[in-house]
Amino acid sequence: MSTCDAMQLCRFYLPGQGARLGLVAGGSVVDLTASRRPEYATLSSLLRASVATPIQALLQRVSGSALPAYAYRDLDREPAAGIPHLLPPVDRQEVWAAGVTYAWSREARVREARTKDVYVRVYEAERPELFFKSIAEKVVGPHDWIGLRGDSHWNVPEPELALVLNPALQVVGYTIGNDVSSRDIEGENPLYLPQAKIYRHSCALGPVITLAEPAAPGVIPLAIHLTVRRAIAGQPDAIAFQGETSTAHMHRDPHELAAYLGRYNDFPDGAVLLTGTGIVPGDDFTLQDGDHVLIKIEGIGTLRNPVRQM
Ligand code: DO4
Ligand code: MG
Repeated sequence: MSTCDAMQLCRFYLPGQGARLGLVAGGSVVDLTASRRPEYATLSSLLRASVATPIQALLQRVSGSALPAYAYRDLDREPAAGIPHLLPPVDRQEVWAAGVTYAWSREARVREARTKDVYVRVYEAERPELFFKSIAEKVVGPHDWIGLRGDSHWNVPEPELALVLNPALQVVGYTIGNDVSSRDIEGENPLYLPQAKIYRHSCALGPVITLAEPAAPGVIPLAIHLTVRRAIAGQPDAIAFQGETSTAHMHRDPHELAAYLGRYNDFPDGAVLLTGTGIVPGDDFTLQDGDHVLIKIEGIGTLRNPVRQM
């Protein structure tokens, strides 16, 4: 992945017109859906077309100057029915996640869990841990809220590089994912993993998809930063937690994770695969109502979401 001049896509909403597919270029978003070419109508149609032709080549066929364009900064706002805004970068794709792909995640889970050895074993095993995270309709996008379960008292963000896969399970792009999780529920019993991971507003993605170079063999190391902002002692925007890692510390090859996802499973509209967290806040940290979570990944952007207690 080249981080400097890679092309970026987004999904956005226009009142009266609904969901659109956009090409992000120099602070503007070109409305690809307005081209009326079937392959640019939706993210799904573009991912399907990319099995035969790389997305970069497909996009060269569209003349951006003939299409309506919008300022990115005007779309980069809290979602509301009457105003244009960014949407999560999925329309029909299932979202899956890999787990225990960084040593830091393995150690945190060994500390929190009653059943400890499953995490050590899966870290070392050839077969990765993959779990279902969300259908597309339940994913939240930039500036939308992420939720804290009322039956959990230990909730964390999990900042993760997310692979955007076409139906052939090729990595065609990257976005930012937040695999919001309840550590106490997972720690009590690994069979509770779906309840710790899958609930209302527990999966955030965005803000854009950075396209992967078609011929690139792997993901170049990308820095991942997590910041949680909170009102503390009269300071509205204090830093409650800050941490960083790099995808260089990932113990798995992202392309191998994608290949495992595709084993005996079909994704006719493509899929998104979160690659696991390498940042786990200390065991005394839990998210709180009103926090703001910011996840920055080099070459992609920053995913911002406020936190709401449910
Ligand atoms: O094993 C449980 C989930 C692990 C996970 O979500 C992660 O490592 O990111
Ligand atoms: Mg995770």
